[in-house]
Amino acid sequence: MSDERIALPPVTAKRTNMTCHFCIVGCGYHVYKWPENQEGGKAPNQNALGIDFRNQAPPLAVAMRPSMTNVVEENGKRYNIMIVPDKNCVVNQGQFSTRGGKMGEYMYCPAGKTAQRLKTPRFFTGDTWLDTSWDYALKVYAGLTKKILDKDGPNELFFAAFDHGGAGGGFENTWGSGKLMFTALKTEMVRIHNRPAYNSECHATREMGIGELNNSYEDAEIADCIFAVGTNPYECQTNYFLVHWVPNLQGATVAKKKKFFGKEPFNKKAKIIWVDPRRTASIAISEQVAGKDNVLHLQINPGTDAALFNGLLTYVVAKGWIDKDFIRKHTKGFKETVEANKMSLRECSRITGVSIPDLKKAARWAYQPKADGTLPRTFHPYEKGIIWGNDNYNTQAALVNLVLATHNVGRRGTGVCRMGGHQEGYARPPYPGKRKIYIDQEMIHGKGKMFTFWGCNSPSTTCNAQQFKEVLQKRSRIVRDAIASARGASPEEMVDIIYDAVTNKGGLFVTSIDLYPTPQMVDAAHLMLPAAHPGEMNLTSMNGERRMRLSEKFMDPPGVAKPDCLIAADIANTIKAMYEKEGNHAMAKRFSGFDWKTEEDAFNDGFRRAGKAEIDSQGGPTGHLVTYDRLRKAGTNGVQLPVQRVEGDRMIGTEMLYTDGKFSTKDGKAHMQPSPWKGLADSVAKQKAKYKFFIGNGRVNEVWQTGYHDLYNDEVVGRWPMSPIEMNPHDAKSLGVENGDIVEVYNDYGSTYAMVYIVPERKRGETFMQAMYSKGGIMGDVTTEWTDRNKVPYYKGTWANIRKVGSSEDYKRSVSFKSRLFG
Ligand code: MGD
Ligand code: MGD
Ligand code: F3S
Repeated sequence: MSDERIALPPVTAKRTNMTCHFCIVGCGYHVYKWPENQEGGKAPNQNALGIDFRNQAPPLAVAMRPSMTNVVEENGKRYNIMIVPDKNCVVNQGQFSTRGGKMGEYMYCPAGKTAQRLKTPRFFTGDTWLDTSWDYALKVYAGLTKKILDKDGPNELFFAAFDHGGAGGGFENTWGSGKLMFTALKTEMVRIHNRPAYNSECHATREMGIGELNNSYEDAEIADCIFAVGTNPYECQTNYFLVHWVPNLQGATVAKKKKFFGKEPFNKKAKIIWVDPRRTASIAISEQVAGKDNVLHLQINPGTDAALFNGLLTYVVAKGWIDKDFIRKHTKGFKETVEANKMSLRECSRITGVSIPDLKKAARWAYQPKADGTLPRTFHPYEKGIIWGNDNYNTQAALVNLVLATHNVGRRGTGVCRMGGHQEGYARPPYPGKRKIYIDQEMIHGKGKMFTFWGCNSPSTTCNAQQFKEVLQKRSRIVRDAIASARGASPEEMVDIIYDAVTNKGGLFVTSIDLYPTPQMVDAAHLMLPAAHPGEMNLTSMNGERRMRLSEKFMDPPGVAKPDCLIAADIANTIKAMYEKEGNHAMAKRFSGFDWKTEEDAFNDGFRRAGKAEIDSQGGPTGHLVTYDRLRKAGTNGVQLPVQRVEGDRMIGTEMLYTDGKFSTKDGKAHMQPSPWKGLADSVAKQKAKYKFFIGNGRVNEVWQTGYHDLYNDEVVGRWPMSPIEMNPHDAKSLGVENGDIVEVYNDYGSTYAMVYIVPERKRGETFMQAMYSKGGIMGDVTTEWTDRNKVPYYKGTWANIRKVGSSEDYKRSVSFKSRLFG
């Protein structure tokens, strides 16, 4: 299929459902698949889309791009595929994002962009990577695991593992990997893909009794006000913003509001308040669609969100803009919290840098009662600006206190919710540890004998990344040297050689279970195991409004790659056989229960048995009502968890949580928590005192995460040949740099490199660098090792100096440095 011409699917094309693998929003798509030598016709009855292509198709009739197509192979036969957004999916209503619109070209094709996918296990022989069999790979991996388990115990087995939905996750795979790590191996030494311990991103809100995905996307359509904190949804949750927020900002959801609220007065156009140290594309777009009068940007000093919420809480309590009845009946701790968090607007303004009139305006928009005395319906979405912000726990508690006092949860049009990153898909046995362990620091201090990176790339994405990488590579080299000196070793002898290196020489055996041989793992690993992603396997996940769908398998994975849950099963079954062989039945029993043939078996074993004490799952006690068959029938709209009941074949879900005023605590009340402002975290404050520039960081629209697919896509790499660093023109002048120059960013923790991108709207002294992209510099090299009380890092906050190291004529010629702020 060429880039110029898109073949239409014939009416005989097979159609399956797919949820976008990438962000939390989980847009619904259809996959069409048909033999390569066939093609549909232009008449509506001649193509599977049912659209008349003989004349110009009506606007937005169907979204179709060359990037949505591909040619894939199965059983030696070649098929065309087309992955197009579904107009009938309530989430995206036919829209796609620049990331989701590439799913077609990101499916495996030997001659395509994904040609580099891992197809077989690979073992590092000491000087080169060798393709090997599952049998050999498992003998070494399982043999070494067992030896360490027997001689040293489970806590020498380290893991960094995904815990989410979408690609590199899903209920099947979190269950498979979790059952292996927690029930069979019983190791505590596990960190989650995006943070250095096994913990939650939302400890405070959960402890206060409020799960973080508590409303529906529809609530953003009917809110009076959206109070968006540390989130840039146009670039990061694109279709949630475009399909559900923008219509409300334009005043296009009045009919829906009337339906929900009857006679209660409401804002025809929602007002929107943004809390972010920088002006984002989302802010610029909201001004265009809602008008500047309806948009308020609280451009706070980095890391001062808790002070903002406490100042507003004090003010609204004094004004009486709170729900006293709700507070009395449904919450606890109000008085102590208000007392502990007390902060005048003057003090709040001094700390946050927001003017007193703007603080008052925000309070009026979000909390001042309406003409009939009812409180406004204000939705409080938040994401990494505070989750990876200054003291995650304290800041989230401060936000939720404000939300509870003003009763902005459990009413339609409200909610205090994570915007989300990946989709969700959590089903695991409970974590066996009693404390939060900072796994990175343990590894840095020489602990651990095996480290498995499962669907994640921590050397590119963790905090204090430079030290992490340096130690990982140093300890890996010890094992590489030992393997290099082995001659004619059988798998069992290889296990002994590696065991000696990790026990007596300080080495670390590193495994990566991934789609690709990522550059970081090519450098650091000894074993790579090839995984499959959605489309190559059946996979369930839920989006940011708890909407669960099944992405159906429509093609085989490359080579002998496998779904992660079945890789977990292979590892467990190999270890089990080893224990059986030596007659250790107790240990063999610990590794039993993995006799799954398909991913559906893993789903039935985990998600569907949720509610039992040994399973911790987002499916909850009614998880057993969800079956693959029912999900297939529910199509791209799926069902919102938790499922209430089943009517015929239809699962009836839940749109909003806590509408009955009962929260997720033992006494059913929401627990407000004192969360006084405490200033910047120590190590961060030290960097601030010493270095000149704030290095804010986050995502750009076109790149998904480390760019694991995107690195092979000339279009993306052409746009972003390396991570950009946005800076004010005056700062650029003082540094003697211009667009396209390459700079070093450095502080006490490390140094990294980025491409200068001048943005007049950036504040002086405050920059913004793309995070995680593993092309060019790794931003995490300059973040500190600081974490909050639950070991949640402060990725967003670091200070550093910047100096010019060079200039790329190529970047200057080929990269656009136009404003990305839409006007
Ligand atoms: P990804 O690129 O998502 O990054 O950190 P990571 O999770 O480390 O890594 C996914 C890896 O899994 C890729 O190598 C990909 O090839 C592989 N993969 C994809 N699908 C599958 C699959 O189905 N199975 C398997 N086995 N592998 C698969 C991201 C992390 O970064 C995140 S999520 C956040 S929120 C943090 N954000 C952040 C930040 O905002 N600022 C800074 N400075 N650092 C950050 N780090 C964190
Ligand atoms: P970020 O760009 O990481 O994205 O989604 P978001 O959290 O929306 O950070 C959001 C904002 O936090 C930034 O605009 C930054 O300026 C602001 N910020 C920084 N410091 C502070 C502060 O002290 N206070 C406040 N209030 N704000 C601050 C993240 C989400 O995106 C995640 S977690 C994932 S895993 C997905 N990744 C991803 C991707 O890699 N690419 C794209 N295009 N989309 C993605 N969607 C998801
Ligand atoms: Fe995909 Fe929709 Fe997000 S297309 S990347 S789920 S906005």
